[in-house]
Order: sequence, then C-alpha cells, then structure tokens
Amino acid sequence: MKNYDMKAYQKKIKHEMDDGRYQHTLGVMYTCAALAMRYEYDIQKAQLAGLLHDCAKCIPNGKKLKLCEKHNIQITEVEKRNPFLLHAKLGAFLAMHQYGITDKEVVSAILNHTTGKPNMSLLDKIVYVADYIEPRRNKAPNLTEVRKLAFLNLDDALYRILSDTLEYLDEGSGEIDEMTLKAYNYYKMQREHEGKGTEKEETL
Ligand code: DGI
Ligand code: FE
Ligand code: FE
Repeated sequence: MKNYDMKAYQKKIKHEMDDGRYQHTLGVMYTCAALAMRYEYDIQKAQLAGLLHDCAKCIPNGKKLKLCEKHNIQITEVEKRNPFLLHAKLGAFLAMHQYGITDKEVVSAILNHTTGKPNMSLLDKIVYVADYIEPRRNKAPNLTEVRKLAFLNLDDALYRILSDTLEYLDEGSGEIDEMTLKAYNYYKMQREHEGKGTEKEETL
C-alpha cells in the first residue's frame, strides 16, 4: 500500500470538526492501530480509516442531505428522518473526493462504520469495533467487557455491539436502519451455524 502522509490528514480533519469529535477521532485511530496489531492487519491503513471515519460527522444535517442530493448519494426514508446516519455514506464519498483516498477497503470501512453490514471485511470490523470501544467512549453499557472481548475475539465483540446497539434502539432510542438489522441477523445466523451462543433468542 502507498505511504500516507498521516500528519497532513490529521491537520485537515482537525479543521473539519469540534474538539470533542477530534479527540474521539484520535481515540478511534489509535484503537484501530491496536486492533490491527492484534489481528494482523496493515496498521497504517487501519489508522487512516479510523482517522477519516467521522470526516462528515460535523456537517450540519441539512447540509448533509443537500450534499448527498448534489452528489447523487442515495438517501433512504430512514436516513431522511435520521440524517446523522448519512455521515457514513457522505464520509466515504468525501474520503474519496476530498481526501483523495483510493483504497477500497478504507472507503468501505468508513461507509459501514455506523450500521455495520452483512459479511464485513476485517478492516470494516476493526473500525466498527474501535468506534465503540475507543478510550473516550463512556455511554454504552458493558464497555469494560466489550473492550476486553475486542482483543480476545473480534467477531464476538462485533456481534455483541450489534446486539447491544439494537437493544438500545429497540428501547425507543432511535429508528432502526435496515442495514443494522441485516448485519445483526447475518451474524446471528452465522453464529448459529457455528454452534456459538447468540445470547438473544428472538430474531429482531
Ligand atoms: O459517529 P459516532 O457517534 O462516533 O458513532 P456511529 O457512527 O457508530 O454512530 C453511533 C450512533 O449510531 C449510536 O448512537 C447508535 C446509532 N446507530 C447505529 N445503528 C443505527 C443507529 N441509529 C439509528 N437511528 N438507527 C440505526 O440503525
Ligand atoms: Fe460515526
Ligand atoms: Fe465515530
């Protein structure tokens, strides 16, 4: 893979977000690096994906919708009602066209970092899990356990996060995106085939 000028990307992204979001971004970047070490993925590529994953997060929601329309990025009904979800799709677009990222794995990891999807790549999983466990995160339940799990078995951590996220959304905290549900059901089925526990019995 080509050598990325990480410092230049850091400087650029710092200007696109508030300080809290930038600190989160750095946390995700370094957590991606740690997971890449553990699961033998390209460390620099994982860091780059972590650094850019929320590059569209601080764009106001109205502008997110406008930018998606302008660039022919498809908006689902759920996204129309919950425009913050679009920061993943728009982030992948900006990574390509504003940051000049051509690496498909990096772009895919940004695209799928919020909802997950069925059959995620190793980098998709690293970014998805790192986003949830980075050191500054403190809202999710069972973080101590999930953080440990992330370094023991990435797929177990991924499934746990999908499951906890759906539970949180199900409690009335947000409208469920079809992709989040697809991802959860895919990994639930996969685990059943592998004879692994799925904790929750019902298919959501
Ligand atoms: O951008 P971040 O806050 O760092 O993290 P993120 O992109 O993973 O977004 C986190 C939020 O996304 C979290 O509150 C759960 C929410 N989320 C994930 N899947 C869905 C969802 N929200 C809705 N409404 N629907 C989903 O399917
Ligand atoms: Fe995000
Ligand atoms: Fe994030």
